[in-house]
Amino acid sequence: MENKFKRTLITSALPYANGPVHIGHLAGVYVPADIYARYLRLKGESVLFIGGSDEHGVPVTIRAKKEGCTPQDVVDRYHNLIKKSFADFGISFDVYSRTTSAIHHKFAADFFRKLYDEGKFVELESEQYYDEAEHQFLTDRNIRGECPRCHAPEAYGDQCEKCGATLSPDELINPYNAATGNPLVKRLTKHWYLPLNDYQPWLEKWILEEHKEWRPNVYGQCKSWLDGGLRPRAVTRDLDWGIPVPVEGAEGKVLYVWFDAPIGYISNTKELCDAHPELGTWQQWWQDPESRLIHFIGKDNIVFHCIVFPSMLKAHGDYNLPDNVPSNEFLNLEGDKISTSRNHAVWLNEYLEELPGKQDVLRYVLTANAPETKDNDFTWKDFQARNNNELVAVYGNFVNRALQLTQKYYNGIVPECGELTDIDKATLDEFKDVKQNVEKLLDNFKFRDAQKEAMNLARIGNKYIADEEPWKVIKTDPERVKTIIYISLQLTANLAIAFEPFLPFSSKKLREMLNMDTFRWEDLGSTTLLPAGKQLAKPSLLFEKIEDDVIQFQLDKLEATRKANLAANAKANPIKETISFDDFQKLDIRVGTVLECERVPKMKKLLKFLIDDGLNKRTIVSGISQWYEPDQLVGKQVLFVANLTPREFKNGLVSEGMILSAEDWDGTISVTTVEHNVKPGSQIS
Ligand code: B3M
Ligand code: ZN
Repeated sequence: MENKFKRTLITSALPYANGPVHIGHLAGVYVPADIYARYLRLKGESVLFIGGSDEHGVPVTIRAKKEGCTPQDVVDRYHNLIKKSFADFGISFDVYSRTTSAIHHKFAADFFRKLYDEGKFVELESEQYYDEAEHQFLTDRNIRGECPRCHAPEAYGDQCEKCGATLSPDELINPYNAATGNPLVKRLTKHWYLPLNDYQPWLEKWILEEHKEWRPNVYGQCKSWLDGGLRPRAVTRDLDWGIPVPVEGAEGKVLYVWFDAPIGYISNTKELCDAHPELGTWQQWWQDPESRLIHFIGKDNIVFHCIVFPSMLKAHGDYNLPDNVPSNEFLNLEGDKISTSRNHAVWLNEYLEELPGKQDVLRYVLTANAPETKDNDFTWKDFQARNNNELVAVYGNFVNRALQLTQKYYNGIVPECGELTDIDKATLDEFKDVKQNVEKLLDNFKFRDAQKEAMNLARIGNKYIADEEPWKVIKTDPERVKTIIYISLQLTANLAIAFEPFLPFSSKKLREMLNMDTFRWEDLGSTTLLPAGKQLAKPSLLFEKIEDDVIQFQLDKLEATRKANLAANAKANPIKETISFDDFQKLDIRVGTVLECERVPKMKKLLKFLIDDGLNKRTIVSGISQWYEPDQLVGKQVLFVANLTPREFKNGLVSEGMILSAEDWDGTISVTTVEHNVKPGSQIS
């Protein structure tokens, strides 16, 4: 299909630089975007493929806090790791930059400032959750609490990961600061909002009427957002990590990460074009109506790319809007949701260490199972089967036979083609439609079917050579074999072109074996790609069989993670076995007053208490020195088990009981006390 645009700008979601990337990222966004970019380049079209890391946002700050380093340390580490993973998998970005770059900071701040100066924002004061102990307003992601829907205890202020509900912090039951566990209060703060409601009529027309061709999942999500009615959205946050709001009186505020990140597509284009003027100007790519903009994203990003960012661009003016937003659903792993926190994932860096050189196998399998219309599943057994039964047995086998026979019979020189039989003609005819078929599918972002079509080509070749049996015919009719091999080689050259967008590493290898000098999409379907007399290079296998033990290793690894997760969960949360009232009464829990408290020499974790238990003074040793200074507890009334068998420590110290304390979700220890003072020795019942 002829594309009516002069240029195509392809963007792929900027991954958060707070962790490595996994197969879900690759399947959902980067492989399809790369297939599309490679396809258009191969057609000779003008394309830029823009990527980069999203380095702002709350998750980065949470990670930094957890690891005791700066947010910049976190993003430096992961930006480089992610960038390398993408390069390793052949994701052919023209630029892969980052939102902490100076160019981006300035660009995003200027963008905000223009909208601000033109009165495009609404300024609103609102009550936000505030942690008084930390003197800090909290963003949605930093707030946790009980989910109002499923009552999971640790839902986020924007979403419950357990039941998937979209939430606002106000809906959480007993909200607390995710980082410190502190309870929160409401305080007034000022923010700038993009009044999306003003853009609603325009968006309705633009999406619902003018972009009916968008994928049903994308169109459907937009429609449901629009049907629900849009509200103003805050584009600033109270946070100290991000792009400072370039307005007086906005100290301590930064641009909301979802405001600056999509602008990263533009600033990264600018960075690229400034360094390579031969590519044109960034304005040509973003503002010339003859340029087309395509966003590749995952389904959780749809609203930002179809509603929020277009409204920002519209508010700014001068910009092109996305022509299409081919968003995928999610990829699961072995029937279970991919989860970073549970480590239920296949990380790209680990994959390459364990399966070196097998980038194309993963690309192939992820495209074959692409979650284009619904969530899909990646399983290692399927991975093995697709490698062994399709890549090796069909594509690889055909190519290998054609090339090996050329070596054997003709010293690697393409033979002359004789007269064609009906079967030859029929086979070549089947190839003629392939270009059109694959193109139509790729133009419609149907990567999965497009790859299937390319594989069908290999199947046709495989069947042809198997049916014609040149290794037998050579004994009876050697002239005929020349034609069979000639045709097989033309098919092989076609495969190198057809598979290039999908399997670039194998395609390159194949092209090298074929000494192919021309290499254009428009040649697809041609039956004269390799002229008779051409010398080919020495062949080697395109794909190798994957044995069971390799797959078992991966399955064992996931199983070990699953078990570890189960164990950790069970350890964290179990309700103990039911006991009788009599059993409960055996426990003698009392209130004691702390008379003295001191550290124990050479035993770092321990605090030694002298407790007034109402009758006597007793010594109790407790491993809580990490959480309390000794004199903090003196005078406090604590709960302790009074009838526990005394326990002797190595140094002869004897503990006569146990002080009860609560362990918080983050492991923090808090000693239990009574609400108001009681007589020492009072019993708990
Ligand atoms: N970093 C969210 C994500 O990785 C976000 C995408 C930004 S695209 C401008 O899912
Ligand atoms: Zn929930």
